[in-house]
Amino acid sequence: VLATVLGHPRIGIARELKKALEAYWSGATPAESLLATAQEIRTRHWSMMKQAGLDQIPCNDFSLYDHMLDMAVTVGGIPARFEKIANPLNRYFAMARGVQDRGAGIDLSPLEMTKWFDTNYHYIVPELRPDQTFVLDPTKIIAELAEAQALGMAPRPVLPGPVTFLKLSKYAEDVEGVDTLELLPRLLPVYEELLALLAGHGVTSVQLDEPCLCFDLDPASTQAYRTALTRLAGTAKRPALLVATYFGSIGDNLALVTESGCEALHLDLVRAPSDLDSVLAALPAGMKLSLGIIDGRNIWRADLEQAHRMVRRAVATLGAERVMIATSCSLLHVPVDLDAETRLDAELKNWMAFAAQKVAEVCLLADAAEQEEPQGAPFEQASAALARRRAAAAADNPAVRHRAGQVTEAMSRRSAPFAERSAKQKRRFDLPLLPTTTIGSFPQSREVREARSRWRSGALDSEGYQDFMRTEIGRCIEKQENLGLDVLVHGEFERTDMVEYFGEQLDGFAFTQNGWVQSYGSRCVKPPVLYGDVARPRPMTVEWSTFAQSLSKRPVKGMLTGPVTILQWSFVRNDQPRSETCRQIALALRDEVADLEQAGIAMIQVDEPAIREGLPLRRRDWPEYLAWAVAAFCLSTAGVSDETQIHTHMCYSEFGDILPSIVAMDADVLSIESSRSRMELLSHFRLHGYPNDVGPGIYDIHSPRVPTVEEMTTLLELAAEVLPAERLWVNPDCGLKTRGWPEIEASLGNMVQAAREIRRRLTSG
Ligand code: THG
Ligand code: ZN
Repeated sequence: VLATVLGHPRIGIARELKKALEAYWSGATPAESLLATAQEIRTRHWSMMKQAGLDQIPCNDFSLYDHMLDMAVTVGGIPARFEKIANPLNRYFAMARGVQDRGAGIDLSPLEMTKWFDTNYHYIVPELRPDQTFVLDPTKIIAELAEAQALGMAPRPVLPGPVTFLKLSKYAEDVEGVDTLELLPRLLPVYEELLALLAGHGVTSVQLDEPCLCFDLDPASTQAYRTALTRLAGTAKRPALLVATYFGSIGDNLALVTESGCEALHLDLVRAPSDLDSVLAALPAGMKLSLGIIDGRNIWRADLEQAHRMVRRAVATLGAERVMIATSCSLLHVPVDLDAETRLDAELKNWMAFAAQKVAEVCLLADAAEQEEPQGAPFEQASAALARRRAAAAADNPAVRHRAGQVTEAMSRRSAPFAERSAKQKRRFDLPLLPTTTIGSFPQSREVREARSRWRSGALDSEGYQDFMRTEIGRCIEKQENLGLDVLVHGEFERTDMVEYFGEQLDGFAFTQNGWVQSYGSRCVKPPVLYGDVARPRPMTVEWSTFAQSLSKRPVKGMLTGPVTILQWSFVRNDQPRSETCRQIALALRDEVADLEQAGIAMIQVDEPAIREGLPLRRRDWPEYLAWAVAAFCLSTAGVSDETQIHTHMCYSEFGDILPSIVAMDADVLSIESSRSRMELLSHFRLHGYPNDVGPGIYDIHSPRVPTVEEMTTLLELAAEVLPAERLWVNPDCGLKTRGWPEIEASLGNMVQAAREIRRRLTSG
């Protein structure tokens, strides 16, 4: 039985990679320093994995920015606009981040970025053309391989497989093309060449990551898999191929791998435990099976006894030499090492495992694979920790359990239909046609960050902190009034990360010191650990919101993060269904909504940017997820009176799939990101309509560009063709936290002017 992992975090225990990247980008350090840091990180991780006892260690799972971007470069998928950048490192980062040099007249837009399956990680979307040619550039892979070999390792290179690579790529905006899978015949020779090259360098095994095998595949994708895997398996001189699936069930796509001639298959047995028996029954003689039994998506210690039983089933059927033990997916999605946490409650810490601890769990299971009953202190400690965790959960918060059990369907329904509410709200607010607003956050200046961290460290007392924040809120309200916005926000200066902010104020959440997980490039998040029953001991946002409202006659929106997003962006308990945990969060938020309403806040926005991202990979699992996710949102918002206006906001396009569920959320006003796929969003609205108020974002906040009044009037007119003007709002695409004040004031000024212009046209025509 071989022990392995599908990949390791790359950011480093102290976010060394982040710091080295940002120092290099700012010009403070030369490329050599960045590359040296990257090498140190790899060496440390390889040594750690080897010392822990892994039999196969991955390589090429490291990346300076993103693994899909790496693969695009490896196969020569470099869009023409970057070709003139001669230095490969600069070209690589230009593709990831764009280049802007107004003086030199250079403006290269970066490749698009989007969510990696249902995770909070963003990958770079390769940008291809229908006439794309591929040329192998193995520089990175060979260099990392040589590095590991020099350390005495025989690592297994990890590559995004050819079908997943193409399915997650897109064609450039300016070209006609139907499906990137058409490029498969041109791409496969490059993979074959790479496999042969790796074999020549002594590589005996390669991991092809094909998580798209966990989707429901259309016939073209099925055929692409059949062609690709068979063809690669037929390469004359090549390493053994491990086809890795994760984030879902391989289900009916199993035969695509078993009939391909590839040597090994990896299953995500955390997400799809029932795949084990069906696959054991169908695996062809000689094929190896990698059991993904240690959860790569969460931070809990494994149930080693249960995992051992699965290992035994596999060993009994296949024999020990055909079984591998692994993490369910790459460890990219968990923090590096629990040992670095010094402030966690000892009991809670004993329930947890980060990457280093998960590597140890894999090794332990492999070592025990031949034993009928697992023995030894580590197994006993794991069982004891699990037993204590179960006992603690059972006694946690009976009041919360009881209340969650009493939730009725009616609690998730507003007391009147939208038309009635809308009429009452129109009378209450007396807003102009096409009301203008923003999504919620305004720039977090260095002073704001400093004030927050000085308060946290005790250097600034609570009174000083309150004064500082009130001054910031006051300035923000004044700016919005001067810009002429109709509906204001307080600016969210008190929040670091929104999920962290709410987690910190709720019972049932804990926080790590170093639990960073890569979000994209050098950017990280520190997901809270939701370990217990969720309750709200006291109001969380009421003081800030009422203070802001006291400064203006115009409505100021209360700002909350929705239950699904808090769930999705935290590490949540795995001892009860996610739906149950989500319902507890929703009840806590429902109380906050009620308190805001009670305090006179008349518009309350509950954001759900992550609702689309939580969608399971398999369609048959969608209805169940969507039902509880929508119910949780509604439970948090539906308790208000007809006159209170509920807003929500969503980011990341691709809403076509779930539009009926968005309608079912029944928010009075929906603001939605649309700059990157405006036509798509509007055509969905054209086809299916949208019954409530909606504000399709009319400028892209991901860029510092200031949109002109004309651009925005054009977009508003387009929107007004599809949706009735009486139900349209005017807002940017997303929050303004990452932008600077000068560009924001210019952009919002233009936005208000555009709204006024369209109002004039509509009322005079
Ligand atoms: N919060 C959480 N997840 C998210 C977002 C969020 N996922 C999607 C999207 N927003 C990701 N966007 C970002 C943007 C900026 C940063 C992280 C994710 C960021 N992080 C700081 C960094 O890496 O320097 C660290 C945070 C800090 O200093 O507090 O800038 O909004 N949960
Ligand atoms: Zn957004």
